[in-house]
Amino acid sequence: MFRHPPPRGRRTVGLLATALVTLSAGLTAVASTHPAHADTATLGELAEAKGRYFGSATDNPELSDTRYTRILGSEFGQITVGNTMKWQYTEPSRGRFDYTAAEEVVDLAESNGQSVRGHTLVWHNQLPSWVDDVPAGELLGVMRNHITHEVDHFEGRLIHWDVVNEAFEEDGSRRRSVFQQKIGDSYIAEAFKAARAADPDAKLYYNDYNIEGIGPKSDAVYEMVKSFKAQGVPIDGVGMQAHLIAGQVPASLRQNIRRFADLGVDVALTELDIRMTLPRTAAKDARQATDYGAVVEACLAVSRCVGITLWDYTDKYSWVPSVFPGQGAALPWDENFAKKPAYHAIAAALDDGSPTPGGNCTATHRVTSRWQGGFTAEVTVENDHTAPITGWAVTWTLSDGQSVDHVWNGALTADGQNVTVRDAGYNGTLGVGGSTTFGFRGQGAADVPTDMACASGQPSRTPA
Ligand code: 9MR
Repeated sequence: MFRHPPPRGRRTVGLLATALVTLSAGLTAVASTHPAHADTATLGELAEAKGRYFGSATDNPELSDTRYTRILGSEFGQITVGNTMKWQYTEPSRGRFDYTAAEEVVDLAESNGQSVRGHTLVWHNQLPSWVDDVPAGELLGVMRNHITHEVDHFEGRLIHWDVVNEAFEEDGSRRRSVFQQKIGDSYIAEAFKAARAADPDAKLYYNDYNIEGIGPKSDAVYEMVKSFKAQGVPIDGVGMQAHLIAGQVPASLRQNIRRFADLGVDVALTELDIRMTLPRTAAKDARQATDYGAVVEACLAVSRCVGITLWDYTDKYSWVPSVFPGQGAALPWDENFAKKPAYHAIAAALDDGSPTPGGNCTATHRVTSRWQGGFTAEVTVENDHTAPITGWAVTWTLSDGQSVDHVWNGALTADGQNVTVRDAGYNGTLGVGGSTTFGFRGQGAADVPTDMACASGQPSRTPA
């Protein structure tokens, strides 16, 4: 059986910074019924009906588990090779290439009629140590040769390549990888050019974590993509890994996907999992299910969000517990292959997920103050449509124990836990790119809504 050598010591430190978990118990109830269609169709089929793929990463050691491969082969439309396309495996010593393990996964996916994402060509991690010793003057040639050889080898068999992975720090600066240090800023553009030359048809992605919400890191990636598009560097997509934490899905996810799409690139959620502090409880499962549904809806809301991949599908093979001790249960199937509420939330969102009929605006939520038992928040409403809008309505679901008792610069209606705030008249017209804010005071925990949606016009009922 194929086994991995132990990972090298330089594991991604930044990822650990996201380990802080603020789980809120007993939050939004998960719908106990889900559409009939979602009961019978697979996640892959439901996504395909929406013009997207829904996939899973997998890894060679798991392929001898027949319970595992049965679901892997039937439920998903797309597969990502979780480890064995990385440099460590494919060019373990200089100029010696080995695709045996990667091909085992690609062959299996093809036999199941699944598309495959290639992951990943240039990454500071899982890099064989010989690369560190390449003289600075030779590294660009070595990098190009690695890319050319691997992309050429798989030409015609992969839909996407993660060409460069995790090249930015949390503050938006460039990670000081061996490529950055010895080649300089240009190495990313050079990597994309080499990949395009080797396979003109595979879509070429930049892939990273903690770029799901708007912030310094995603801003830096955004600026890079913008400059690549301006300079004709061949980039086709941005992969948001989406290693998320239950209760902490970035409120700006949809807006962020949309701003990348507006640059003229596709977006894929490439490594989705939503972890929690163990042990699992019904309340944490419910929170996680809501979050999975919201992530799927955010992708479906933007036509250039082309697909979603789980970073493996069962807790049995999740990477999370070994890297974040005390956390886990991050995937929609448990370690015994039972479907969790998250599975049904994904299916329901894929089945009917059209979160913002009318759409045309985004709502971004920010907690502005909090105290024992209450909080205030500000919501920014932005016209991201190509024409002015007249009137808007923002909807979201309150968590258990939450209520809204006062709104300013907006008009509130509430139906149980479903809240709608419409414009106040004087702030209803927004030019292209224009924005306004409303504020509210809430009772209960200052949980950030994960399903906040905005629709333009004056819908007579909630838009979501
Ligand atoms: O799932 C992968 C795990 O088996 C490896 O030990 C680890 C080594 O860093 O890489 C994991 O996958 C990572 C992916 O390639 C890039 N984004 C973060 C993923 C989780 O660490």
